[in-house]
Amino acid sequence: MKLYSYWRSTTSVRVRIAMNLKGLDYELETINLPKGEQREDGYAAINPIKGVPALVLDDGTVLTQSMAILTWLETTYPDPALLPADPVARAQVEAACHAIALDIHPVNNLKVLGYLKGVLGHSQEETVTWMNHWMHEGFTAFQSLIRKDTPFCFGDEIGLADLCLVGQMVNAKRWGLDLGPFGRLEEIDMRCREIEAVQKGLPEAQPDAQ
Ligand SMILES: N[C@@H](CCC(=O)N[C@@H](CS)C(=O)NCC(=O)O)C(=O)O
Repeated sequence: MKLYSYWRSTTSVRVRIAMNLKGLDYELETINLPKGEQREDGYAAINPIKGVPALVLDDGTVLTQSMAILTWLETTYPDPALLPADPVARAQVEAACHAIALDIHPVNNLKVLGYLKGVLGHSQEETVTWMNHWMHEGFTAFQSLIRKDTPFCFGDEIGLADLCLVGQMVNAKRWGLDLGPFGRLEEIDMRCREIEAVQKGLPEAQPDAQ
């Protein structure tokens, strides 16, 4: 399989870690987002969303959208499980994932920040305030949605909500979000980072890291 990825992309982080946890071999193809490679014709033909990740299967099938890729991975390679089997428990984990993947990520995506600055004329400082506002809102919801007393978000083992958290925490630290109210999230993030499969998926471990 070939994974199109960018080192700092939080959506790529969650897919890389899932593939590492499941012990899958994959070739990494890097797309330089700040240079705009995601909008070039060749890549846009692979992923019309013009973003990373995209996963090309061995038969050439292309999967896009990180959460859809994660669902496919979970169905195809169920061991180790990243989602609970029970439908209600699964919906609860997915709801927490979506607080990050659907509520924080889209409004803080590179193209949105580019529009805020380049078209609407907002300063870098205003843009960072924007990002931190939505991260604060989303993390507040996320922290309420996860369990209060478990080593990881929903239990004794790392799962999909933890993967979403680790990726988003990279951005939270990068942009100086006040993590004071999010001690539980910091603790879980640190625990995740002790796992080798997580370490291999982090931005700093990627070949395109700068
Ligand atoms: N909803 C998509 C979003 C993909 C996406 O936009 N990823 C970001 C990186 S985290 C990106 O490539 N952004 C490029 C841009 O905004 O131009 C997913 O979850 O895969």
